[in-house]
Amino acid sequence: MTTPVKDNNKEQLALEGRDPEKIKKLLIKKYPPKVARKRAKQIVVNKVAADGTVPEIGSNVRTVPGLISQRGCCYAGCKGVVLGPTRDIINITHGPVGCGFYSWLTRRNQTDPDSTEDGHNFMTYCFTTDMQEEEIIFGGEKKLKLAIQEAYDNFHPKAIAVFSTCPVGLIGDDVHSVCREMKQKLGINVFGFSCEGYKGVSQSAGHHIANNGIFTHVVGTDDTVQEGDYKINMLGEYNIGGDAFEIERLFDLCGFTLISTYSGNSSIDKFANSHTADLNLIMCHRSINYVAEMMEKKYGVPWLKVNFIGAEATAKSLRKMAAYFEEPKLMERVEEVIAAELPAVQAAAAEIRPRTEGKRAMLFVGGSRAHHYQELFAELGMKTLSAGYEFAHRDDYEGRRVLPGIKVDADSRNIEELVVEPDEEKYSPRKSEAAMDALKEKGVDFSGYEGMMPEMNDGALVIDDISQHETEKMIAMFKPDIFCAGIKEKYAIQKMGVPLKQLHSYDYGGPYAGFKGAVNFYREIDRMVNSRIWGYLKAPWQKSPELAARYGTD
Ligand code: CFM
Repeated sequence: MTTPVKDNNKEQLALEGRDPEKIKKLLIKKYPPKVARKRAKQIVVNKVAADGTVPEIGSNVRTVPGLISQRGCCYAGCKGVVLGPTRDIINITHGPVGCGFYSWLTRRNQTDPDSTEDGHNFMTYCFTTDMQEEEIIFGGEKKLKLAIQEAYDNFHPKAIAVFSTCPVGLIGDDVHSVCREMKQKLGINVFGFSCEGYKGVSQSAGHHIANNGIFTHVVGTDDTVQEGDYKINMLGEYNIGGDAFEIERLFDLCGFTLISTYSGNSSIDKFANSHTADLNLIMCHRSINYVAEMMEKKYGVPWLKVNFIGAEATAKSLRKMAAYFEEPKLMERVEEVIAAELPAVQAAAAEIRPRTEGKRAMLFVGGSRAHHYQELFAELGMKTLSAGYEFAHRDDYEGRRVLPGIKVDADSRNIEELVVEPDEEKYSPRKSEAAMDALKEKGVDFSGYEGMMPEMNDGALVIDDISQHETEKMIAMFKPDIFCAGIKEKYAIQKMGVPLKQLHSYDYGGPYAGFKGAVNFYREIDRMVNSRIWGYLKAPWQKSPELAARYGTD
């Protein structure tokens, strides 16, 4: 049910922009005391100290039952987010048909099948064991075997992955032994994931499980040394709306050799070979940091955090990559590319900015975009009033420095931490310690990132796992010019007369990464925040006050 938005509510208007602590209190006022105490830890008024530290925020904890959360499930994080964008793995959802069907093609992760020789692309299909009551009672392993066999007979893929949904965990099917058996029988890579939806507190658990599985079953199985200079992997870039295509275009122009992307526009063969790269770049830290850390330990590949959302951030990231390789000709090439690309972006920003300057945004998305997209809004002169992640951990908010202090609770302990040692044959540090230290001196910040809060204004409200109730209160109090979230929130919020930009699927748009993407985003936001349509919108309860009475007004 949607809480009616009151016009001219004096109490609420008086608070606008004044005392965030009071706003926080209003957000949790209606909750029972125990719930309010819990939410109070997850709603923080930002304050950046001189040394860059920020207040602690509660995150990666269970959602209170009854609160409408934006979160997804563990299966979504594993199958949908990390493995889903790989075109040539047949991904079988072991479970009832709905889990497979409703997670099929919803994320707009694009791919280019022509870029691999066999042209395999199974992403357009939906594979599931379609579990019925019979399997719930007598077990689903037999049906799973048949499904793997049928998929193999029809498509002859290089690999098949199996994803467990909630009932699989409840009835105790051993997907891993089925996969081992079928791997032997078929002679292709068949591997399973115990990513039952209920594991962990959000899709973040599924990311971790996917990282573990791909590292165990795929990475390092092909040692072929590829041709080309400056070999890199791009981690945590999923090609939503074609972002990876734009980033690949820039890498090509600069002369980097992309060994693999996890996992936008990707092929399983690239993962198998990715340990031969000389540098890992992390775009979305939250979903893929585990692979980067394990690859560094086992093979000696260092990692750098990059951000290709925002023109300035893109230029900065390309420079950082060039600095790592320490080749003057690469640095020059990168500068040439930036010099050729940036003027068009700046011209677009200069044209649009007078229309967007001073407008106010709120961003509540996932585990990295609520941070990254603040860059693009800043380039348009817009202000982020409030932001938060759905499922990020404290380090994504507060920076990596807090990692040692993060308490490991029972839910996190439930997800396996792989013990990784340097590989006896394949471990080779890409740079000496002295060379790494010298680069650090020059500002190349290996294995580090600051997180969202140090880059936000003091007084901004940072809200973890925002609930629908809190969302509605925030909109009623601030009436932001744009709200960024996903499809579940979109129409409820637009009914309140506030445009919602989907930052998960990009609605129908994109790419928004890189230089060309920045221009696309500027134009899209200009269109949305300056459309007069929102002023004409009246929700049913505004037209018929008796509805407001029925639902209550607060
Ligand atoms: Fe990383 Fe993502 Fe995100 Fe994410 Fe996601 Fe996504 Fe996201 Mo939706 S991997 S954390 S689990 S950047 S699907 S491409 S948009 S919530 S902010």
